[in-house]
Amino acid sequence: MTILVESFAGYRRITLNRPERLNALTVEMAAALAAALDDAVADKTCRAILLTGAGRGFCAGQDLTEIIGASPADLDRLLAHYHPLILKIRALPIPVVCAVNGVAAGAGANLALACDILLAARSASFVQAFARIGLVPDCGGTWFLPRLVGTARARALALLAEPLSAETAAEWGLVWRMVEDDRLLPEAEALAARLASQASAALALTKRALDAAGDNTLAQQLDLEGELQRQAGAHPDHAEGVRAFLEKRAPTFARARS
Ligand code: T3D
Repeated sequence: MTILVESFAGYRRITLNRPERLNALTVEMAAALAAALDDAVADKTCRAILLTGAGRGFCAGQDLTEIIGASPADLDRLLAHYHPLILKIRALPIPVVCAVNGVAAGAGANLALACDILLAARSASFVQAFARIGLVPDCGGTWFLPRLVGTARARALALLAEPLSAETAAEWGLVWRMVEDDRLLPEAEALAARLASQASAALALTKRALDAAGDNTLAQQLDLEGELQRQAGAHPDHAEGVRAFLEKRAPTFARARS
């Protein structure tokens, strides 16, 4: 199986599983990943996702053995699988933690960047490998990179296709944190479990606000925040959060998403 799915209390772990090829992406794998995400969202008790890779790599991008001699129409067909996957991840109503366990190259790097919170193992690296094989960064690379690290760094990363170490990725704000290799999964699992214990409806609305911010004026964003805040405020989790604070206890938020 190219994708492994495991269920834990409140979250699912999805593992890219072609370790002999550093989890390079195939169309079959992209479809399996999309289906695993759909299944996770359909389960209302699933309140976070943890995405990682099997073996020593996170994902080496497109499996190049699949695209030898590919025509422009073939490449179009490939992206017709990958690009909706990126949009699907961004639109998920639950947070996605990405545990980058090794090299993340090409579409694999940008798959990671689409996630909400990235933890990178010290031995991980990020490489926009496209230029090396005469391609353009896809899967959102040209959108995510300048927003995350600024245009100077984004341009150099995309044009030079040099690997970026996890340590520098953390310094530059490409990832939330770098952790030692043996701490990656425990820390990522703790993060997923923590997100799963939070107020799910508010997290979903927060994701919507953050995603809209890049295109909105400040006035539009304030309007959106007001609208989303009305929705969050009407949810029982809000009343529980306030009660718990005043009663000096930990809140107990809804265990199933509405
Ligand atoms: O529609 C479209 O436009 C197409 C979509 C394109 C999106 C993309 O993702 S384009 C970019 C594709 N990815 C790459 O170009 C990266 C290719 N891989 C590498 O540059 C290196 O493997 C890495 C830097 C990722 C890691 O290097 P290293 O030295 O740690 O590992 P390695 O020895 O190169 O790889 C280990 C094995 O995995 C090896 O197989 P072997 O020799 O043991 O049988 C290698 O061939 C295989 N592998 C690695 N990446 C890919 C791959 N096989 C197929 N496709 C890969 N992308």
